[in-house]
Amino acid sequence: MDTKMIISIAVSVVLIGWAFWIVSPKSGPDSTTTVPTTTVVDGKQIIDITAKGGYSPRVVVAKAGIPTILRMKTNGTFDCSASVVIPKLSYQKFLQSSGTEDIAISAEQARGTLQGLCAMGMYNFQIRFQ
Ligand SMILES: [Cu+2]
Repeated sequence: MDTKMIISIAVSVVLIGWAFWIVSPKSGPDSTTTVPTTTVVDGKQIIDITAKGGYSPRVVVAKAGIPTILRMKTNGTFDCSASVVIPKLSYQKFLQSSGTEDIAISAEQARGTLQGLCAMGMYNFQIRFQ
């Protein structure tokens, strides 16, 4: 075995590991990672979610019962996460590959857990109104 071979094996191991890491479901509801929260400006809260190869953050904790704007951001997004579905809001839209899209959530809708998905249901995000 020469050095080149060892390097190529090492590279493939890393790539395979990375592929599994991408595919495997991360941060479920009981995740110990810190959950981002929102800030409220003039009685409205704005939630920023970036769509690109999935959604980030995956879980956001928001205040319940106040008008909310869900701001979906894309930046060179050409994967299916640009196709957003929010079943509870009957919302479905194909986002531009780059830009922002504001989704209005009324005070009445800002309750419980709001789940968003890509059209295929492969990626998802959660807004937990508390
Ligand atoms: Cu998808």
